[in-house]
Amino acid sequence: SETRKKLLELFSEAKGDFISGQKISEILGCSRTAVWKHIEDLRKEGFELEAVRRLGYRIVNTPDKVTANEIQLGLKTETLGRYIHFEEEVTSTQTIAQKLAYEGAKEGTLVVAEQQIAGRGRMARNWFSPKGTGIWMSLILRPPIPPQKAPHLTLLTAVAIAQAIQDVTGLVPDIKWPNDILINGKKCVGILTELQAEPDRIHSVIIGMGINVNQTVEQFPEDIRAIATSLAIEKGEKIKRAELVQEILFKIEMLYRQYLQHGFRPIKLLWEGYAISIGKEITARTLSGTLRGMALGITDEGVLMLEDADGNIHYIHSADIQL
Ligand code: BTX
Repeated sequence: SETRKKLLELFSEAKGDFISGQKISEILGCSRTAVWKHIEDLRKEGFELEAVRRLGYRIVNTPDKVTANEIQLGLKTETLGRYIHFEEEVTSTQTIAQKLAYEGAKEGTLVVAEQQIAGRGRMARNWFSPKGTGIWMSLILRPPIPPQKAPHLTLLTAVAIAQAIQDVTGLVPDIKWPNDILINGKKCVGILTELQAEPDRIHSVIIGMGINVNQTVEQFPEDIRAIATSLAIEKGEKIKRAELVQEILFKIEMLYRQYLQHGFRPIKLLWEGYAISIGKEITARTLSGTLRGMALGITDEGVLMLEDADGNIHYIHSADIQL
């Protein structure tokens, strides 16, 4: 509710200091009893609040949840994540975001879940999304660009997530074209971009992000254990998911603004800084066959350029890459 949002903003501004019950009730425009009820609700969600006579309330600890409250407490963005649709368990956050987008949801709307039972990867593959350990979310954007430029947003998102991971954990991620983020060679993040568009106009872009945060090795199914990793495995300690979500949204917002003003060039430079597949011999498995050659780079459209042994240059729009 609005009151709840305001209350969390107050605590966020207080940065861990006490706020008196009197002040809270004045600002929220409700009774002291109502304030107390809101505080109790926050406690039920796992927030640790200290109440001291004469001083008031302060937040001691926030739970490792990714509810709207958790994400919005301390969020630095202007538009992204200002409306959050949270559910404990969903089939796929993509499906919900698509429906919301179709119904006219605003740019920046975010769908988040603690668990997906049918998380999707590209080309109808599965995305393993167990409860409470990862970030499974879909962001709705409405960029004023033609549909063929949509791949830019996948690359932009990869840069934003890589930057956020680096800032929050100190780990240094690599990006494997087009959409994998790897840490020490293992897949930690997947990005799935889907469109609602006409031939010349995008209605909405749904950017699905799956980030393995706090899983242990044993918590990965055997078939992906050798290729997948989580931030906690690589870092050796648990990470607060909500904090990472906040940082990701902030980074996407900054890059997105930059992109709308200056085009793809600045994003491309940043992307190249993280890319591991460029300048190397790679194998690209596409729907129409397998190609081997040297990855030369990406075009201004975000298309991968590959030079085969005969010196022919291939332009690859979608593929799985092996180094
Ligand atoms: P992708 O097709 O590049 O990767 C899928 C492949 O990655 C799988 O076939 C499997 O081998 C491997 N894999 C599956 N789950 C995991 C995992 N948790 N960690 C590492 N590797 C895994 C990548 O597709 C795009 C994934 C997007 C997921 C987000 S989550 C929120 C949103 N909702 C939704 O249903 N999908 C997106």
